[in-house]
Amino acid sequence: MKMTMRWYGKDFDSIPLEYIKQIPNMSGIVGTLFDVPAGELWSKEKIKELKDTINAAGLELEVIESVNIHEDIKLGLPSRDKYIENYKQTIKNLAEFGIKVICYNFMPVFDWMKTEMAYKLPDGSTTMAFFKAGVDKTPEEVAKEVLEKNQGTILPGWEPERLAHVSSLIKQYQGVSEENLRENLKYFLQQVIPVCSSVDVKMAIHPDDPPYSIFGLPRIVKNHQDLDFICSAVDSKYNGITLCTGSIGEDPANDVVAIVAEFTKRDRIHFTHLRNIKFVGDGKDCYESAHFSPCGSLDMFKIVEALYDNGFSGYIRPDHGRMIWGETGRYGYGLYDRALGSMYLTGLWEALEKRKR
Ligand SMILES: [Mn+2]
Repeated sequence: MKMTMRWYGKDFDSIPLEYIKQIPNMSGIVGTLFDVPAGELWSKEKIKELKDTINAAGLELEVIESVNIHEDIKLGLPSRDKYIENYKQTIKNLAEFGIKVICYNFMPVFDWMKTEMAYKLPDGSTTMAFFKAGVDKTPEEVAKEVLEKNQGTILPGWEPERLAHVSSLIKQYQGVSEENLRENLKYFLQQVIPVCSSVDVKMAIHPDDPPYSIFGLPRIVKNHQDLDFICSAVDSKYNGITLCTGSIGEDPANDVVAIVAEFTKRDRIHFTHLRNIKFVGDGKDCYESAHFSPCGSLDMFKIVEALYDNGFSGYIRPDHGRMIWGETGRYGYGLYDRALGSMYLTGLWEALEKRKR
């Protein structure tokens, strides 16, 4: 297991790499080229610059999150082939600089969805939360709210300057069924996995967040059955999963521990996002809690144990954290609570290693 932390790059992240390096057991950065639009080629120059910056702080760069998928690939448009060619070349370029795992997702339009970015907890910390009532509406209703402003909070991704773009993208997905989206993912994987295999880079798909349809958009990475379909679509260990406990766990019907155990055993989980969530209300509303099991609804010990017992040898990152100790910055990506989370997870891992050796 290697412990990592996500970092957005020197122009987009205010946390110094030196601070991240000071966290015990921190081996590397999960990096990205935040300013390269989906579909464009990642140049060797930019990758080298990122790697050099991270290595200079004594940290490794072996995981990328994300190389985003152009919407035309998800929509299955004829123009997808040129974007897939760029993706293949990006994989080769990343391989040259020692990248081992690429995290990506196949969610239409929105990468993730929260309805509260700074939900206040009783201890004064703030965290991201998802309240289903916030998205239980049609795209037209949301668009209307954005236009009228001040009618509640504006959902992430629905900012006024993006409204026209988002609305037209959602329209493009009308008539795209889950089955269509699945076929488009399979087409993509059939093209890129042979390249991954030839350069030893593993693809790792991130589950949908939340793991069910919102705004009528199709979702295909929601549960055990979906993960099984994806793994079978191209039967190669290079076609793997980023197991995000906070995403897959948002559907109470998903047995997170069993999913972690099975897909680790099948050597398909190459990267994990470990975070806890706390269900409130009817079971579909939740907030992102501290990592410690009693703070949330997921048993983090059992999840880490399922990884350990089934021979997990990939990368872990503490995923999101709350905002604590007065820290401000990118929602979910403060230093302090993620550092606490990574130390807690490291402690669980050490206990398992020493107890079971
Ligand atoms: Mn995640």
